[in-house]
Amino acid sequence: MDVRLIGVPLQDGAGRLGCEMGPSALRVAGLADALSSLGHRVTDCGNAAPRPARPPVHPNRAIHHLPDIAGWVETLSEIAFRESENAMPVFMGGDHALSAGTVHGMAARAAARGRPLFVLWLDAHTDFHTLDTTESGNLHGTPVAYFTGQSGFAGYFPPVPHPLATENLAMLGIRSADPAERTALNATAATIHDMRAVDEHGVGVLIRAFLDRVKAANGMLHVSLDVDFLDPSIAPAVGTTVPGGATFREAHLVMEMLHDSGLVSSLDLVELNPFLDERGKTALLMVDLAASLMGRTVLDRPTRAG
Ligand code: B3U
Ligand code: MN
Ligand code: MN
Repeated sequence: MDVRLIGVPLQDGAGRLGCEMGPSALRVAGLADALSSLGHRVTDCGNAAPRPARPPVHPNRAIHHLPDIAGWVETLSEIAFRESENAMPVFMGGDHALSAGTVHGMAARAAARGRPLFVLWLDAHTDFHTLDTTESGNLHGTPVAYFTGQSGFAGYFPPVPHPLATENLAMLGIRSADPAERTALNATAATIHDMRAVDEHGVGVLIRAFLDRVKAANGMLHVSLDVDFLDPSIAPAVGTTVPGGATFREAHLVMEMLHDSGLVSSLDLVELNPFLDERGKTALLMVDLAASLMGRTVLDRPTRAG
């Protein structure tokens, strides 16, 4: 497969500095080599740069860096659309605000192909705030509301001609949602698997059911992996750690099942803050997970149960 690595040195959507170094850390941790050793043709396209945008000042005074993020959304949407024509784009974040742009662009790609887009959101958080409801003002808490076409973004972010249908959205690993996000999400058709569901059913059952739906609809699948999906003990390099996250094996199993499905068309690796890492262990784990998603197996032959 042709894989395009796109660096997104964006940190303005987060509450603390450091995600800007994420693309560098993923490069140093060997992402390109890990994927090319699996037989993929990997091109590192370098780092993207935002286009200047001048949205009006928003009445919610908590919001910061709105013009910067609006500029990134436009640029990243274009890049996602362009690089997904004949290849699989992998976005090396950068904070999660970048997914407002990448999903926007992949939705345009799916529409151009006449196929539905599905999104798998691997995260401790739901990131379903609108510009009106965010209290932290950190725009990495808003991308899902934006790309599903919730109201309140018009005039500030680019228009959303192809909003993601919420029935095509699945979240996994959730263990933190603010009251406004909870209320808004409960009114949608999104599938939300919190950590309780993971404990009770196991990730395998949950992911298989979702992938079956994507396959039946001939869908394209965008995967957005936030470092804080993982338990902080194995992935400390993130500004918003939440205890009780996915284990090493749970995360790899998700990636392996995604690979086996053959459905993944684009990937975000987000929220890596190398300033908070311990000798690169989180960056290396993210690279390992990407390799599992791109086909690394232990024995180079299918594992058979029973
Ligand atoms: N919901 C909170 C916390 C948060 C969301 N995403 C992250 N943190 N990484 C907020 O600030 O919107
Ligand atoms: Mn997130
Ligand atoms: Mn998160």
